[in-house]
Amino acid sequence: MEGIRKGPRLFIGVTALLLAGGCVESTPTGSDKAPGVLRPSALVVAPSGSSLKMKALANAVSNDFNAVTTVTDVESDDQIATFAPLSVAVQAQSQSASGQASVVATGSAMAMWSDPAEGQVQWAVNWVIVNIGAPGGVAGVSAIAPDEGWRYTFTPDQDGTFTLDFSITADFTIGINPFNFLWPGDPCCTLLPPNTTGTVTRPVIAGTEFTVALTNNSGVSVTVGNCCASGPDASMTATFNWRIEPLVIHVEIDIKPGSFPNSINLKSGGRVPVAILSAADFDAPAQVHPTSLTFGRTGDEASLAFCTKSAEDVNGDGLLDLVCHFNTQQTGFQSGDTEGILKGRTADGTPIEGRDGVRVVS
Ligand SMILES: [Ca+2]
Repeated sequence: MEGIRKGPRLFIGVTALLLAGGCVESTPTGSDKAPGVLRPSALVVAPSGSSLKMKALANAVSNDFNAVTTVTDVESDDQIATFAPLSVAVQAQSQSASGQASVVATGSAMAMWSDPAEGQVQWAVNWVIVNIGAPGGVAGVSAIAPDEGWRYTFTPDQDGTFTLDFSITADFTIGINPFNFLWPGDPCCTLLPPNTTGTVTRPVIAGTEFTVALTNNSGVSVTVGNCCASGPDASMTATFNWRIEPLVIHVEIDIKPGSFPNSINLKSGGRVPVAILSAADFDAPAQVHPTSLTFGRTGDEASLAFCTKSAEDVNGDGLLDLVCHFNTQQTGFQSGDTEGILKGRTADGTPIEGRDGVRVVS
């Protein structure tokens, strides 16, 4: 299945040059849009390898400092271009010879793929620290070494973006370190701290091999007397969702098909119709995910009222187009705006964007 992105490969029209300058004439019926030219839009990723590796280390030291026990456990899972889930689980346990201190470090991780362009990494580590006896003992160190974690090497067939959404929680912060996000050409490293969520994006280039990696090196250490007779326990969990997408695809839209200029009256409580035009290899009614559509001043406005059930050919090119209606009061337009922006996604998740001229009056 490698190299195959789910869903159909699709081609899409781009805005005709004529429209970029806004030099269009009014047409009494139909659309003021010419048929677009075509370019490929689906991004296909060729994977070449991935790995997941964890190491647990436990080191319990009692207050006599002459009884040290160190245990390590390393597990790795590698594959080359076969994207079954990766998983590792490690545990290290140590008790000082005097019995005054003990630590158990446990870690597990999984890497899963929806396809070579999308997947998820889950990461969980836990420390149980027990100090028994008199103050002065030191309990527990455990670590995930910096060169270990998740790695993925892939080559996209066109320019696009790599996006990583992360969510990291930890219940104890001393010794729990940020994840490192490693990307070719970045100075090492982009830090993803505990108890944060966020997004990292990087551009990908057609025909270029990229390796992305997530690593973490965390450990906890507690001194009895400074803390407590038992515990504290500590844990960290993290979820990473990533995807590789083409750059935003420019679809051709026609605001208020059949009229020009495309006047929008802010005093109107009505709706603005917007047509998403089909092209020879782009079937707008079939491929656009209607409820993903947003439209207005920035294109992010949740103004969708509905899309008409029956498609119509608004520009007379013989291809059925998708016509949707947006609530004027939710479009965020301001008097004097000259452009309306529509954003959304195709049914297979590819971002789309279209722009057309408007004349906004209040
Ligand atoms: Ca049409």
